Amino acid sequence: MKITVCFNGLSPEPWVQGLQAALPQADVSVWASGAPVADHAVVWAPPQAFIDEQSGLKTLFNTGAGVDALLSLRLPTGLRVVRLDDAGMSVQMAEYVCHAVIRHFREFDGYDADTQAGRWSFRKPRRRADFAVGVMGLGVLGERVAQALRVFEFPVNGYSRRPKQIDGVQCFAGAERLGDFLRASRVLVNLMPLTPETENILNRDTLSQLPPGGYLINVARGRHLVEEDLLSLLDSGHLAGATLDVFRTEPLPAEHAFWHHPKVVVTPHTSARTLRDESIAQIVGKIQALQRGEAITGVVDPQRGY
Ligand code: OXD
Repeated sequence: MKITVCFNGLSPEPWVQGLQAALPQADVSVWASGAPVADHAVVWAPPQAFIDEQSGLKTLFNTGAGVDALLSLRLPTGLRVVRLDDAGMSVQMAEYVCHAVIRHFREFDGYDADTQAGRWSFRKPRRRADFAVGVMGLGVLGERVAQALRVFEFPVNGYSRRPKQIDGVQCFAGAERLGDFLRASRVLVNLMPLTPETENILNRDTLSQLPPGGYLINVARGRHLVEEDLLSLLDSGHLAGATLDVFRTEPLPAEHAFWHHPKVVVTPHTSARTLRDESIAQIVGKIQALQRGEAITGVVDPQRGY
């Protein structure tokens, strides 16, 4: 069995070594143009030339949760695309989102500013019941985030395309319920997959349905958000702030308004990083399951886009 590794911008060698150690009978190598066709590939944002040359691949393992970059390529029909379905990402995402929600809810930025200025001052506690958090996208990551927020007793709403049930979470499903979901959520957390239907879904129309004082946390993709619409709703005062981990252009250009906007917290696409050892273990487990003829999880439906 041949496995090829092709990463755009990341060093593939440690992955090759890890995969080779776990699958000693396989031939694992870094992809280079002209290399023989492999059975399985482990990739992050490979070029179209990789797909065109590796025409006999059975499985494409994406080393991330989002497969939008892969699905934007011309892929042969029948090629199985598999995403990481947790591999240590969901706990990181839960940590990041809870941190952002709590930082905002408890006004820790205000406390930081006061203590920096040597001021010992209290703020009036805000009512948790007024801070319903809406998690948009209830896949593996979204569900974990919703459960983690419940631990802090925030009211939690969830939105997904198809109906879901999660203990303690008020779930809304389908485009016709999006408005109800938004109006009920003071903090909006975006965890949707990026597809043609969800591109630009965070826009003036949707964001202005959040209650006054609404807050946005975008941890999915930059192309979900119409950036000018967010800026104008922040500047008009309708939205209280935003924590943004993903951007239309990454790295975020030096001159971008988000960098120094007083209501925006920027992080460099770090909310849930791919953990190499966990990911290799998961991919190896799936390759072994496929060899035994078993079904695997995380297989992407190219029509749906996730
Ligand atoms: C991912 C990401 O898709 O890191 O995993 O954005």
